[in-house]
Amino acid sequence: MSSQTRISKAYKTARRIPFNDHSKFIIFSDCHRGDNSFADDFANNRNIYFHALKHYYKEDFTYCELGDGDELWENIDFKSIFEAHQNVYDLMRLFYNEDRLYRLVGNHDMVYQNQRFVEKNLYTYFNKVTGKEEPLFPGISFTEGLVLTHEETGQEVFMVHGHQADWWNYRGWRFNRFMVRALWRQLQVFGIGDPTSPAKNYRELIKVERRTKKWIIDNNNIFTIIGHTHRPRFPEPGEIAFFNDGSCVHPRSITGLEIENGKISLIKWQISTTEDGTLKVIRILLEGPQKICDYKTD
Ligand SMILES: [Mn+2]
Repeated sequence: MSSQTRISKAYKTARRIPFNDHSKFIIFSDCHRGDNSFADDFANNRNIYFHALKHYYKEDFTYCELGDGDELWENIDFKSIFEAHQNVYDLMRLFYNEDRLYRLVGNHDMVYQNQRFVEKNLYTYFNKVTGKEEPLFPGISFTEGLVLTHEETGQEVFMVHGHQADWWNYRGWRFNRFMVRALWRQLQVFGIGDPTSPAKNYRELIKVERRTKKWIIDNNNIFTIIGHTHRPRFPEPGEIAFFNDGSCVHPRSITGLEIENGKISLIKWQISTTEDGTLKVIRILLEGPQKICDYKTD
């Protein structure tokens, strides 16, 4: 199967939901939430991420997580991740209870394609206070794609993790997972990263972007959002409608895409220092807001 066929498959099997100009979505990906050990890239940004997500919860956004949310290459089970970042999962549960959470699979959490694994790990959690199994995300399922369809214009916004354009991370993910567990995780502490990851290898990143762009062009310039490469992208209207939300494991910040009032923006959350020495989490607008319908080509 070629990368083009794999992206098409993710599009055809995608979960489909309607949206309109009053809908609000926050799109993050590549959180790589880990066990809070030295290899947990998310741990540095956990406070920034938690504050940002709480903001979106209060403001009635729907959360779309485009894959690699949980780091299940470095960590064999979800339990240690849950315990390290329980405040995050408590918040995500609030989104889920209100039908405001959509999760896609990425290469690092491809095991979530297996509904039995999902049921075993995510439906419930053990509450140490009550001593009982309690609901976490009962009935949750992951898809490869998510398509928002505009109620009036019919325009589609297609979201996918992006490893579909990356053979080693789609077909070869088990081998890559093995290498991460056996080797790269240990070397990470010395600053040596997994060379097959497009997030750490520029040539791989360019290849993934080139293949994804080709698919978009061949599919009538459909508005497409991916993660995976960790490189944010925000094209101008008239260019190829190829967006990337970045990641939540940048050295000191997280990036994401907001959809609000029929417009899309690229935003960054980071910690800023103030005159009196207190630290503050702030939101910075990087690109947009740009009307989604301005990217419509037909
Ligand atoms: Mn990925």
